[in-house]
Amino acid sequence: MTTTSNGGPGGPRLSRRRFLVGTGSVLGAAALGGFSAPRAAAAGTRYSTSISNGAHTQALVIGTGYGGSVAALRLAQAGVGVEMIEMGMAWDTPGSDGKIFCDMTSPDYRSYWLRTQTKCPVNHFLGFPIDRSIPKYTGVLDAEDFAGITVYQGRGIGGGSLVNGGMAVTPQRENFGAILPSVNADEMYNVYYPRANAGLGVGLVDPTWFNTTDWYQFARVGRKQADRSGFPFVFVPDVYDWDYMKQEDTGTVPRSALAQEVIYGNNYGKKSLQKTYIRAALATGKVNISPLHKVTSVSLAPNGGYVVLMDQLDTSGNVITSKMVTADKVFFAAGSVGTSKLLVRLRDTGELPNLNGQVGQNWGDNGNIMVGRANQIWDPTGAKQSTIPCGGIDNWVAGGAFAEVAPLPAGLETWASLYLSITNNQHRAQFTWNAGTQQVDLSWQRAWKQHGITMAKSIFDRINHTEGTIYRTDLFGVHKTWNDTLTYHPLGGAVLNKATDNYGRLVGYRGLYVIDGALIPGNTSVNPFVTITALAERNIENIIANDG
Ligand code: FAE
Repeated sequence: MTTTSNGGPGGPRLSRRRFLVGTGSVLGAAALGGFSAPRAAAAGTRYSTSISNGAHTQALVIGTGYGGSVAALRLAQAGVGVEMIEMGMAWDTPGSDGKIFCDMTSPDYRSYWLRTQTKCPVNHFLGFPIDRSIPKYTGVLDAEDFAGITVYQGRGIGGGSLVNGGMAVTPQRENFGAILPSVNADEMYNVYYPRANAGLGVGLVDPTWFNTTDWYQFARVGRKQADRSGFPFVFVPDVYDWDYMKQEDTGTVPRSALAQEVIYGNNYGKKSLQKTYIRAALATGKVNISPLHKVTSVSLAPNGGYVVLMDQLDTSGNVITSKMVTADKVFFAAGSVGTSKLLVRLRDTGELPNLNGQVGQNWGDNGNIMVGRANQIWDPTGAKQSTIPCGGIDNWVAGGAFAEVAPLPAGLETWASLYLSITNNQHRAQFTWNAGTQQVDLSWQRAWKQHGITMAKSIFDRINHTEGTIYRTDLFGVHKTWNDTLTYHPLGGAVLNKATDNYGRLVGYRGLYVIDGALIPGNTSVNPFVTITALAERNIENIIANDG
């Protein structure tokens, strides 16, 4: 059985039978904590296997993002055999340009999941649309449309870690009670957040370099303006290898963050999960990963355990073959949307009828709102911009908003400051099964974003007043100020202690678990993946200790 590489339409097609771990190093739990980033692209590491029809596994993990990777590593270290099933590609093979991923300014077939046109988050410039046609392909970024909101998600081995900005933020301790009320905060802050930060390889930009490099002029403008309006500007940790970025600056290594690479993947410096948890999981020898395999069903097996059905896809999204495997335990780690969609359908079509009514509830957008400001002519933000954000404006307590000072790496001077705000928007939507369309719907309403806009304005109205500046109205349409139709941070849908017990065991079934962002009820007050990782570390420890 073979899978297809990301050589692209007409590109190389590789046959892979077993994964090969490039470095051969075996990272245990302790070694993972002392992780240091590889300086090269993921190329050279071959991940993929292709699970056999009829196979049996002790643990099957659906999805290879943060929750799935933590589960796979810790289960494998406990001696459990794990099969990871991933609908996206392996992203371990360069295309004909020698790169695994394309950059933001020239999105190609690798950019979007099964779209024929790009759907850029900043989709206009000077009022002109910038989306373009692309070949339909199993690209790395999914812009999944629901009524009222587009949910951006990573597709491939590594999930969201392939496409995100790497901002690795531990929430303020005082906000934690509102994020996960049933979880012991002392344990999280003493044990699991530190473990997650170590495992992910989180670090901070060198402030001296930040203060002088052209690549962060945009962020220094953001800091200056926050200061002048009386808002705290905070440096935000990231999983990018900051030493590598300095070398990018001096031209001694291939550029990645400094070459407009981020939301369609990053070829070199970012420590995606492929370089951290997944590498360590594969090095145990107990984990296989099958890319381009999409789980479609989970049901009780007659003699115990579960039957899992899946479709193997080609790079156009067609089903090559369908497979049936069995597993003693199944971990749903398909991301907030993927896990919620699967569980709602399985409950409401009668495959897992004992799932409770909380499944599908409490979904939120982490209050995401995007906006641009037009700076004065004497405040250029720079033609050179690193794609990796490293700072934010914190007005959470007073105004309900934390604004990431985001890059706009257009390659030319724009005088624009771009922000992705996380706001304390309390609206929560619900996933429901639509028997007519045979799809899962989401009840999100676009008007709900107005609450987020109001909170974001608590920061930007004041900055505009202080600076004598205005909002940009040309970045998200014509005369459109706010991008109020997207989220990068889907959270909830199978919430901890409601749809599951307090450690992610699904109510109604033994041996079924949720271990991803679906557990978190809609908001983390900051960027979410450190919390998703830390919660997964906490839950899997309890599951391994108690569930045999
Ligand atoms: P996730 O990472 O989404 O992994 C789920 C995996 O399951 C994916 O690989 C899917 O392809 C796969 N999957 C789904 N359905 C199936 C199925 N049926 N069968 C097999 N596989 C399936 O889940 N967060 C931060 O903290 N900091 C940031 O700077 C940041 N920037 C972001 C920028 C962008 C553009 C985006 C899209 C997200 C960003 N995020 C950021 C959010 C972050 O990546 C996200 O919260 C996590 O990736 C969610 O982790 P999960 O483990 O829940």
